[in-house]
Amino acid sequence: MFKKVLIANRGEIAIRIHRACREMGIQTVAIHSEADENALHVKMANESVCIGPAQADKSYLNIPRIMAAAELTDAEAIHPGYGFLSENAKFASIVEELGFTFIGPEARHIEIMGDKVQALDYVRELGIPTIPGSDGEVKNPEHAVEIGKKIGFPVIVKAAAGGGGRGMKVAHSESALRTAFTVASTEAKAAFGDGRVFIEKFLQNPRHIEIQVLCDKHGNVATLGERDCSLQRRHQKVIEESPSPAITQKQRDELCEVVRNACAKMNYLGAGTFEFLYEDGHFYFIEMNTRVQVEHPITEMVTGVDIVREQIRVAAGEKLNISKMAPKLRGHSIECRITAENSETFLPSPGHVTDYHPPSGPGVRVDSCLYTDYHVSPYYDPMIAKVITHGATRDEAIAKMQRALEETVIEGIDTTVPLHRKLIATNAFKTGEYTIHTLEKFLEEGRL
Ligand code: MV4
Repeated sequence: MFKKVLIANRGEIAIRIHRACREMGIQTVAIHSEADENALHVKMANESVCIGPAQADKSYLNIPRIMAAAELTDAEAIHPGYGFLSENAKFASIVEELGFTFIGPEARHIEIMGDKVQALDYVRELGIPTIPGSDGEVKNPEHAVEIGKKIGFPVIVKAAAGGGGRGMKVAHSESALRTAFTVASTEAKAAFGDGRVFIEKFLQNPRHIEIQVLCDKHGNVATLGERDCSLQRRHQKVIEESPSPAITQKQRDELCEVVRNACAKMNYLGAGTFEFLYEDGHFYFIEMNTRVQVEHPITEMVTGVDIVREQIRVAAGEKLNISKMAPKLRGHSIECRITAENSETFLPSPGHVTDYHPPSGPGVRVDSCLYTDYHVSPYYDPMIAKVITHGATRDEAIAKMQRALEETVIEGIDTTVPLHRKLIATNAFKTGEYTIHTLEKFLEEGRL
């Protein structure tokens, strides 16, 4: 096992990774920007290195500085967390080429999944169901229209280099599709330096359901059930839960089986997430994330598997525990992502946290970088805390979340705690009858 790991991230996920390391007897190295001098992830780590100014491209995205910090501190492995360099194939290769271990999959898998056209081709070949569409790049408006006629409208034009909702255009007719093709391709070229686009049938009212996997170097694959992440605003997840209230055990088993076979065939390593859209009883792959995700704790709560610990173990060449390959899900877990934004306008609210009282008690977990007097920086992602509950049943997990959010005190800045209190109390959430459009519809109608 590694003696020392460098954590190439900040905020709650850096703390989460530090905790896993400490429990495994591993020394930690924090990196930080000038803005994060007093951050909790820095104070907690065994060592820390300031690697540059606040702007992420000068610090948390600065590969030479991060590698220098790893050399300087004699770290053996680097955990990238999520965001920043976590899905940068170049970074993963550099880490390995310089003789360190990248705690994540091989660079080739990061690269394939970063190109949505390649990713779809690749997983389709592995037996994973995808949405009917162009099956590859669409070169010109005529080709686009031909596909549109074949699969029927509405269709969606997506950028190969996009993902997470960036660079998508919906078209309801042939003429709209010609325009959508040209606009999407031009915008993709400008935004990503890659104008390639592809087309899928547009699913009108799906849910977002994703499967968590963990794989080792010995051919073992664990599927850790699903998370329902349908409650989103502008492609930012707001509440996630596991298991999904919308699928049956049979559907779960079948989907996990398909994913497990695909992972084994591709020789995947580490933690990964297969994202699907679910509509009318069918699952369709949309993207794969080759990192640990923000919402990983709800899976940890229902499976009892420490995902970050397993990421580190498999990176070091250890085997997954056979009894945890397809754990029975125990109870129900919900996560509310609290951001430093106004609960009604969503305007960012950086600044000084004058008072912080996190919820706790039975079935409540908080992953957060907050403390009283913490300064929320305008330079980084506004997520400041994740409130996670676990109950024997979904109703119990909801009751615990309602109680936990009542207890939560974050003063001095605006947060989305009030939004969460209202959202969790809606009939849509209580019944589990929601789709990817529910939250935005509620906000438009002024119901939250
Ligand atoms: C779709 C779709 C409907 N039909 N693809 C958005 C994020 C990106 N990962 C894929 N996305 C979508 N792809 C087809 N063929 C609707 C979305 C989508 C969405 C997906 C998941 C969660 C929230 C969403 C919000 C709007 C659109």
